[in-house]
Amino acid sequence: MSQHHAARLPLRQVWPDEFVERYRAAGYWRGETMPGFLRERARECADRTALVAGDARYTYAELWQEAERIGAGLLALGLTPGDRVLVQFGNVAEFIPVVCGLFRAGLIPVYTLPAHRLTELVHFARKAEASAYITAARHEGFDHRTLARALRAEVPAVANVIIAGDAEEFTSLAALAGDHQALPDDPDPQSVAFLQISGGSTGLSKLIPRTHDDYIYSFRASNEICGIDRESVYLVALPAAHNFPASSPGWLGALYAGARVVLSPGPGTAQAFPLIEAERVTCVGLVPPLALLWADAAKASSHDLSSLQVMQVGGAKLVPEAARRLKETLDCQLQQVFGMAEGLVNYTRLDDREEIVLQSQGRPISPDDEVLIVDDHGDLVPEGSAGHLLVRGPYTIRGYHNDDGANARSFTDDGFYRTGDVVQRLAGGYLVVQGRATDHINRAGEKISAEEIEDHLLAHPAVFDAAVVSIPDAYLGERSCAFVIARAERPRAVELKRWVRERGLAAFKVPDQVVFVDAFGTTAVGKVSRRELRAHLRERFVTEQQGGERNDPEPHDAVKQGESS
Ligand code: OOB
Repeated sequence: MSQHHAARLPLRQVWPDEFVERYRAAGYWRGETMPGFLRERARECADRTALVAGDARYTYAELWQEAERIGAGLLALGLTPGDRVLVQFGNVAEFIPVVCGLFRAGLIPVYTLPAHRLTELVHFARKAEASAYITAARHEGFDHRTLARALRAEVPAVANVIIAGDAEEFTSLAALAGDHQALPDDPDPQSVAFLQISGGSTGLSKLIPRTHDDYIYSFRASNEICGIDRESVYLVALPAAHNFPASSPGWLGALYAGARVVLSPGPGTAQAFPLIEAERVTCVGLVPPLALLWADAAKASSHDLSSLQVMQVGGAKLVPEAARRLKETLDCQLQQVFGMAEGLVNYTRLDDREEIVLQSQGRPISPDDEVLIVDDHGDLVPEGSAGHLLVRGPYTIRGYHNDDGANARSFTDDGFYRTGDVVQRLAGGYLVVQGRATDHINRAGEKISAEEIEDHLLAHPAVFDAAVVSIPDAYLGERSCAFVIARAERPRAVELKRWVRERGLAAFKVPDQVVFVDAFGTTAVGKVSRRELRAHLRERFVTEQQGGERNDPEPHDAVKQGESS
């Protein structure tokens, strides 16, 4: 293992000195660390409830004890501080103690989503050079031990597998134990605390290294904006590893505040409403389709939801009409959240005028978030016009991990991150998201790279060419549609969907719809970019649909359902 360590790429996230000085002087970066603040809360809020998940309840003192047990146990297995560890959990009781345990031991969590499958895990394991995988025996009927075996076969460097529940041949999470004296001192606050997964607009997901200083600033400042304090109760309804429910202000913000975190096993109202009533939840973050479902269900619900003060909506565009509907139905405040795992997060403020809350996706957290809106040539657009959003600031990364190509594309020479979003700026710095300049599908908040899915479709022997496109969808916001030119034998749509799923991908990446075409209908296919081609197909399809010629209609009934037949 030590040889492997010697060759491993270091994790770095570095801002130029002048920025480090500025962000420290402004009080954004305070030298706090994840284990440092968790230890402090364990002292200050020892007997207060930190976490509620299923039947499990942890006080702050218990959460810290559990973090120390897990951290020491992992070191006893031979892991050493700096090792990267894939973490894959649904919203279950083990997730937060495991992440806190990794922080405590100086190990680096790599957050994967519960929906990710072998292809994605192999990519993350290789890219992060992970040496362990921690997951649950089963989640929603899927056996993660089988996945662990396949992962180990493909990436033997993943030497340790730790399982919550029946571990079979692997290490049991419950049995982890080790010498607490072996736990390291708190890390450098400028060092990388974890790797987050990018939405990925070109090709495969990239790894996002976030530092203690920058991330803690983002959720500490979010707490202030979102009114999170010790009396708050934050409900995690979206997958807890997502950046939004993790840090905007999310469960990390809530733990930082000494508040209570409640995990809902799923985003549905049947699971969440009883929890809101029982725990007196004050704040929750949702994607737009869920928010609308919740608002409808709330009208007819017998549950007491009166504790809810703020419903945050983000991850995908909440159109003004939908925002208005929410506002009219909800007995709590609506807050729009427009953020990205790479950094920048915008919020409407709790005291903003109604028009702003309905029409905009908020303004940046920090006075030092430098937002530029530029045209295709990189020149600033006139104030109020739409353009590409670029950003630089105290919690926006300067580079992805180990990806020179992506870094060259995604960052300007002076360190601005190219978000890929097209926005317009209103007075007061409020941003209105107009669309995307890059081809990914935002399927109810889950980001899907068109290119990634096209590559998988092209691997099918009967597929001559494929273009994956986002189609406006009344419920999901966007759904994915694969336009396919078949070779001699046209496969069935269900077969192509099964093909994509069986390539080891998250279910949400399976195309919602497959449309066979004889040609892509552009005269000079060789000369147009894939992007132009996708835009052309989308436009033609949407026009045809409006003309009543609904091609291959396929219903979908659940946000998290990645397929329909
Ligand atoms: C959040 O993070 P990611 O990394 O999954 O996705 C970021 C992208 C943005 O670049 C934008 O294209 C889209 O998701 N997005 C929105 C949006 N919020 C995110 N588009 C329109 N309106 C919104 N309100 O999705 C994320 C991270 C932190 C907080 C909230 C969301």
